[in-house]
Amino acid sequence: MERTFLAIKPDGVQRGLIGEIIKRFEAKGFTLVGLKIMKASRQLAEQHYDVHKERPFFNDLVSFIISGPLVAMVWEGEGVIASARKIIGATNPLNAEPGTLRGDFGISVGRNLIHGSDAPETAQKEIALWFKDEELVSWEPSLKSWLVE
Ligand code: DAT
Ligand code: MG
Repeated sequence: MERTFLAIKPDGVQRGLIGEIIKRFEAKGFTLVGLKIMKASRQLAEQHYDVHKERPFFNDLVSFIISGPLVAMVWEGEGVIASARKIIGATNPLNAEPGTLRGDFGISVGRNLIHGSDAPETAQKEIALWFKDEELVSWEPSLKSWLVE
């Protein structure tokens, strides 16, 4: 079953939006299989955003991600990678549609609340980077037959 890595960034935590954000994915019907609050090390943040290391915003991005606790999560479900990206909304919150998390709660690209893996390969890489195997819990929600045919 498909899995994705999501992280509520330090701005989302500080603004008290953890519950609101988790609620969206839970209500959609996805299954939470990994969850922890933590402060990322600089090394972890740099590895996570490795693809952006040549971009002018890289240092600010890494400093922001390690500036406070974040909530790291793994969610499971059919099509969860692309669907979570839709729920999250466009990278710049000013371009994100209302109804998306960034569209409803953000105004600045450098404070856009949440990260979501963008493809199966990045999801796999990010899950392995942030979670140990034993921190992930495989389980089948009892409601499953009411969510999927
Ligand atoms: P996303 O988080 O939507 O996958 P991304 O992978 O292109 O976006 O960029 C990663 C993060 O870097 C993004 O969430 C916020 C920051 N960022 C992206 N583009 C930026 C820019 N032009 N200026 C400042 N920060 C930026
Ligand atoms: Mg990205």
